[in-house]
Amino acid sequence: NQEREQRRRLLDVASRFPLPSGCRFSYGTAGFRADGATMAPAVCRAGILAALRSVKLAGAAVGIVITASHNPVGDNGVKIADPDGGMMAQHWEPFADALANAPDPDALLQLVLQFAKDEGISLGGHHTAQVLLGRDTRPTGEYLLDAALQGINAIVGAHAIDMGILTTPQLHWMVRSKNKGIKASESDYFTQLIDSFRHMLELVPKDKGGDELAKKLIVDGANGIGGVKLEQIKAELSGIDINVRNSGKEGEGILNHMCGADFVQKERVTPHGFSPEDVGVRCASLDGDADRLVYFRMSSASDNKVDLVDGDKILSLFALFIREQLDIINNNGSQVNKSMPARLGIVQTAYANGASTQFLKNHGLEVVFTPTGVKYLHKKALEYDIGIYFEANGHGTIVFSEDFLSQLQSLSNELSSDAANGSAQYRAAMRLMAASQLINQAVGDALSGLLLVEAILQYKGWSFQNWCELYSDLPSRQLKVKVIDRSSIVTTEAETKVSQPSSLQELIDKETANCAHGRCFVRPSGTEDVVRVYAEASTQVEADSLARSVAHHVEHHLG
Ligand code: G16
Repeated sequence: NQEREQRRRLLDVASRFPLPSGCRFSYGTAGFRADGATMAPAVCRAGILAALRSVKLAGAAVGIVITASHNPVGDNGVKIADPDGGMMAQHWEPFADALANAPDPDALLQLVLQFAKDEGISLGGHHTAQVLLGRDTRPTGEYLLDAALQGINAIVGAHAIDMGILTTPQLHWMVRSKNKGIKASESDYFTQLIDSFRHMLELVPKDKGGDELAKKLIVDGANGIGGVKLEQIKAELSGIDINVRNSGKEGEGILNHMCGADFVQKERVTPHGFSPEDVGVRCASLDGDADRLVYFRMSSASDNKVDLVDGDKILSLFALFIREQLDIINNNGSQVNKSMPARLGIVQTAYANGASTQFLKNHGLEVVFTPTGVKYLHKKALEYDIGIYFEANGHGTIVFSEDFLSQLQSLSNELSSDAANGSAQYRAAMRLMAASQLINQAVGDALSGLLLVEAILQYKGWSFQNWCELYSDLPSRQLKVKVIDRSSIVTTEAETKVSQPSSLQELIDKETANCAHGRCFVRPSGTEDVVRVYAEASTQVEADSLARSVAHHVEHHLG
């Protein structure tokens, strides 16, 4: 009977959300994404998928966020979080694709039954499944959340919990916390952020910090959910004076339009809502679902250009800080002779500015590359005791292995004796512990990333200028090209080379060879219907011209 009920529910929900003819969804860099009005079938099926994933994983909580992140307000999408809070395991992506595109209820039913059989998932049995749901502020969010709920409820035994309007990283954090048996509400998330930030500031050396101007920060919330959440907690963040612009309040502007991390990083101009009075002040920019963070400063009142600190420089700041704490622990000739060997790994993508990679390597750090997408970077970072990853666009975090954290815990227990308490070694260990509490371990999180940046700047006593001067970015340019079918470009070598059409790579090589220190690659976006072109060269004029010539070849080849 249960089996019959299961079949009935799947047929029923599939007929409620038919796939319009000619419609094709594709699981991209971070899930499904398209015009919000067309997304219901894909989102409903993502609900089915998330519930199946939870059944497969013995009822562990899985997450769904309804968001299209940095995309325009009319778009929407769905991101799926695995029980560890990371992105859904990649080996389920082909099934996700097939399920989203099943042409009719019968095809959908057969697909689910076959997949369940292959994966050893017993449907209609005595299992439980739980899916946590969140959404951002998009107007299609509520309607799509309902589609996801219907998908989840189509799996017998599945239980959906709506966590409300959240940033994407909040929902990932909740999924991870719930599965670890830690309290997982929004107020628990805020408490962790506020407490660990305060703890970080308590560990700032006495001769640093204190400068009132250095505490002033303006945050561009992209008119999304990040600004809303920051407004909620900023009064409780002592030691920092935050002013939120583009906070998402009625009349402040449109989500991601002329504002937000993607806009600032790509266009390198001041977002909407800033004025000449802001020149020289440290500013940060979040994206629509607050999983990206970049910093900037308006350089002059006479134009709208900004000095940009992108994900690469946030990464460099984090890497220097972590390295310094490890060095203090390991090389400090203090009373307690303890060391903590740790493998520290840095993960970047082809978009990382060449100067940042050189800078990190010059500091003796191990740098590895993956294709674009948090799902690849996060996985790679987990291979280290401490893995730091960032995409240039501002997506990133620091992940600490459980093993390392428990060693750190026992080290700080040993060092906390009266004699050693207050030693440099003890304080370094405590800083690493506080950083691991502050920074989101599940996924890149603009709010926790911002607080860690602020704490490190205070720790170092650094101004925005000091941070900017870590290294000079090589001039670069990013362009988008609209083509008929972006999937006709196939890339290899962590997206740095085009394998198909092969003649395109020859043309890119030829153009690049004409440029001093030229570097250029193209790849189909997995979140927008465009091909992205990235070029780097020794001058801005050359970088611009290299990007333009290659964009022209892409247009010519793909129409
Ligand atoms: C998503 C991914 C990021 C990726 C970005 C752009 O970000 O999570 O890892 O860098 O898309 O990807 P693509 O170049 O393939 O369009 P978000 O902030 O849009 O969710």
